[in-house]
Amino acid sequence: MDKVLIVGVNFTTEHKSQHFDLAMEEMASLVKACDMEPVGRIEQNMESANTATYIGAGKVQEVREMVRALEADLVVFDNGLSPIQLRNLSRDLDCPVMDRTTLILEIFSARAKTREAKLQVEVARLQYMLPRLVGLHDALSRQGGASGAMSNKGAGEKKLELDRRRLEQRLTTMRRELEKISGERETQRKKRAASGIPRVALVGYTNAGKSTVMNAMLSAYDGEGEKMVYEEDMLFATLDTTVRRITPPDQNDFLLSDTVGFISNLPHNLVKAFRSTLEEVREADLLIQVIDYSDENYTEHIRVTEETLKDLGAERIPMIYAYNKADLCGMGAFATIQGDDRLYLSAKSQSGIDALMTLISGKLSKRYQDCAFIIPYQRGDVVSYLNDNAVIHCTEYREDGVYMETNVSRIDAARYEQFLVNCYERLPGCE
Ligand SMILES: Nc1nc2c(ncn2[C@@H]2O[C@H](COP(=O)(O)OP(=O)(O)OP(=O)(O)O)[C@@H](O)[C@H]2O)c(=O)[nH]1
Ligand SMILES: [Mg+2]
Repeated sequence: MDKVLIVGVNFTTEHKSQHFDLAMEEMASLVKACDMEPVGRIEQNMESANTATYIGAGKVQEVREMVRALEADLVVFDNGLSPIQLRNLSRDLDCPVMDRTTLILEIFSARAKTREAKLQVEVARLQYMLPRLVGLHDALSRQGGASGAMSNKGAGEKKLELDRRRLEQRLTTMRRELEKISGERETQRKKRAASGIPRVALVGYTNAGKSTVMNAMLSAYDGEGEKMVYEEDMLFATLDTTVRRITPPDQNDFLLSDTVGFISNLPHNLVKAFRSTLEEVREADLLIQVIDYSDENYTEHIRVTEETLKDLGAERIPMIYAYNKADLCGMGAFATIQGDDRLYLSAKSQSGIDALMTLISGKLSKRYQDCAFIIPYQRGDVVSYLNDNAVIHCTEYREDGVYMETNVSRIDAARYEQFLVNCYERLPGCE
């Protein structure tokens, strides 16, 4: 396993902030998530970054010595490095260098499973790598022992130019394929939107427990034997969006989606690349923000989540705050609800899932209304649609058609307006 030395810069003139320590711990988690071993960390306090080496010449020397002492295979910086800084650092440290963004991109690239996720990550990676090719090229040629041709500067530059062109071509091809896939996804999404079934999306910081909440909901309210999703104690376990239909008893069905987690300073290219996957979030009727309440940095996580949602244009969607992992916080009576949008739960032990459902149906009920229809016998399709998509209070077979008292979405009520006999008012009830 590769050994990694982490370098962090604290940009304050005052005392070291607590936030900085937590950020360094997060860096160690990222390194582990990338299947590498953090063996040491080194910190630098400064007011502004050095343009040539980010940390300044004196500190570079110190890092170089530490690399030797710890026999580190890689140095990771807690921030984005410019192409020049990257090149200078890998040369001066005589060791491969990565920045936080590249590390996150590496994790995403190792985890991506579907064709779409793979393409999205690859596009983001290439976009980030292209301007940094020079530094990378230097580092690689030294690492692998430069071959005769590559140690010749002219040939090296030519190769670099070729590499760059080849990567640009690959980018174009991948972008085209992505557009095609996004188009198909769009068609599916339109279908779902037209069905009028409300959509609820799980959002939140990575590792908060979104997938665990999804699975707990599925095992409690799964009407159709839907498949579970992957949950794991590591950053970015989920990269692909999964949509599942939840079928609670005596309530309207809704679609629940589980999606990629957020992290502070999520590379901008990555957010952009994942836009189409995150469309599920943008178009949701309700968001459930899952928060790891046992993490001492949880308020910062909420801030980052809300900032990312704003970036995505999803800040106005109603939200439920689900403070998860309450079992780790010594809270005896978790599963408590506060107001109509906040609860403490433990998804892992399935405790509080019914309370979460109460909040969800409370929020979604505003989109529904009680309506009575009389549907002509030749429109069996409408009867079966309502049976599948509405809560049916009662059904009667009358002379002029099937009389149904229902609780339906406003979209469906409008769609079958011609069969409506009573809406908003008190319904008479069947015989
Ligand atoms: N103790 C405890 N652990 C939990 C709880 N909910 C989830 N976990 C654990 O937290 C870890 C992360 O859970 P996931 O559901 O994969 O988290 P996620 O938000 O989907 O994470 P990413 O997909 O990586 O962004 C797993 O090891 C879960 O078992 C809980 O209520 N209590
Ligand atoms: Mg997940």
